[in-house]
Amino acid sequence: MQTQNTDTHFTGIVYKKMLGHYDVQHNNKITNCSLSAKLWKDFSTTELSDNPGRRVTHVSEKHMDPIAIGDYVQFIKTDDGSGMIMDLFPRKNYIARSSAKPMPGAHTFEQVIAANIDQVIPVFAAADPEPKWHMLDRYLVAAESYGIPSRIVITKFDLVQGTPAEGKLKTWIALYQSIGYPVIVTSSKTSQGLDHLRQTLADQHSVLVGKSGVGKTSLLNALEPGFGLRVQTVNQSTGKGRHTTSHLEMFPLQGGGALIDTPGVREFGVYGLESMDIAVFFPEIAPVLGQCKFGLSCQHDEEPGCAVRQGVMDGRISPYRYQSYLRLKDDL
Ligand SMILES: Nc1nc2c(ncn2[C@@H]2O[C@H](COP(=O)(O)OP(=O)(O)O)[C@@H](O)[C@H]2O)c(=O)[nH]1
Ligand SMILES: [Mg+2]
Ligand SMILES: [Zn+2]
Repeated sequence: MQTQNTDTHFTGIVYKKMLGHYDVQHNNKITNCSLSAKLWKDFSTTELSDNPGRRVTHVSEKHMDPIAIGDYVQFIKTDDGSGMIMDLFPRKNYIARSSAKPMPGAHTFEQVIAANIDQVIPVFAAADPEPKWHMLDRYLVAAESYGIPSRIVITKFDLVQGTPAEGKLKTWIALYQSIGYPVIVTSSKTSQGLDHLRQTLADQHSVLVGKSGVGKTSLLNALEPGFGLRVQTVNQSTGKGRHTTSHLEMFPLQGGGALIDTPGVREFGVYGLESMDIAVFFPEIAPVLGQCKFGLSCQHDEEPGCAVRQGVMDGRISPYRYQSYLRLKDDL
């Protein structure tokens, strides 16, 4: 990220936004900033170009709020100690969700959740609740579509350790590893995997996705005392409102880097993708696309001479992942 500081202009990262105010971090200090009228006008009157990180070209909605968590901005300091954002640096990527049409005839608006993300961390429990692997595939496809790497975290491993469920879980882990997704196995109870997770999060901007109950708060508390509670308090007080994304917050980690927690798939979805695009976002399916008899028009469903189905029969593609593909395609 190219940044510049001068005597009057500073570069910072947006950690929090609320009702038109932005907490911008620069040199480990937070400045509360508003948006210059010019920047606001520029962004509300021009359509932004397509998402640079996303490998689809048809997303072209307008943005309601030009600044997102994780954005690099240039700001000036005002006399009262606050600041004013003058410019937004180009994003390397962003994730967004669609929001309802604000008025009849309007396009669906795209709400940016966060920008400049280094990794997505899907979190699933080894048990209680049972892991939903189709849901994991949804997260993975969404992350792939934005061009952001995923690192999977399994929590509560102590619950299955030494039981028959342990062997089953290891088979799943091996599957995802064979596709190329790193898997970190953790337990907040036994501290298993915490060092590994700490290393993975250090100096990265990570987005955590996973349903409540999987042990996110416990895990973050185990990483840094009190950290999970801080994240949870903010999410509970603001996460249920109509304007969830206007209150999103990024939390700095002691070891460098920062973390954004999102409540679930609604916030981190696959909206905007075309069913024809989906297969590309399965890394183990992508290489055989184009070898189907019907070429790129093959939906990999009932068509004869489908290389994807052949891959499933040969054991090179997991039937479960193939099923995830079919489900996702049907959902779009
Ligand atoms: N056995 C076990 N239980 C855990 C672990 N982590 C969390 N839990 C339990 O799972 C439940 C949900 O945990 P919580 O951290 O609140 O989940 P969150 O909703 O994802 O934030 C609580 O009852 C925790 O005590 C773990 O590593 N092992
Ligand atoms: Mg929680
Ligand atoms: Zn096919």
